[in-house]
Amino acid sequence: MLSARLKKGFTLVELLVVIAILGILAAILILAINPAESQRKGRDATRLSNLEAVRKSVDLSVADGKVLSGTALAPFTGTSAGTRDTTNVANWVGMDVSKYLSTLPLDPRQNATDTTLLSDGTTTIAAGAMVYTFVSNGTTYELNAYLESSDNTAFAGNDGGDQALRFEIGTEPGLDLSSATP
Ligand SMILES: [Ca+2]
Ligand SMILES: [Ca+2]
Repeated sequence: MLSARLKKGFTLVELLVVIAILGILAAILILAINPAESQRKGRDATRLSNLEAVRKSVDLSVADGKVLSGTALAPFTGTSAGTRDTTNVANWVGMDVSKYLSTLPLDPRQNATDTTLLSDGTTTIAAGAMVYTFVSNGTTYELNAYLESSDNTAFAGNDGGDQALRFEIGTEPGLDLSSATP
């Protein structure tokens, strides 16, 4: 009986069932991996690491006696990485931090040509407006970045700052020097 069945091979119905099961497994796998969400998470991780590096370079430079800019700087919106030369050309923190950071980082989507959906799933940022920002009053400062992954809504909302959709760090108490809404 068994050998007869093996000789016969699979029936069409059995093959269709196997194909259907494989299809369902593939769909579950694609949903689980979610490449777009993985990319958003990756870019957010870059943003957090970039801002931490900038914060460190600013703090160390201040400790060295460099002076914080007392004005709100327009974010660098060029297409290349900002420099940190002493003339502050294209330097979006407005002070020389070159001893600790060779190149000021830019947001991973600063040069994107389409809009960016933020972590709340509804707010969008126009092309060219996904930029890191730095604001200082000459004594304290605040660094901001938008976040994209829905996993980071609570993170951006509970960083001690006044903007729910921005990741805010710095030395400003309340982190309310920069209050620009998306
Ligand atoms: Ca925030
Ligand atoms: Ca703020």
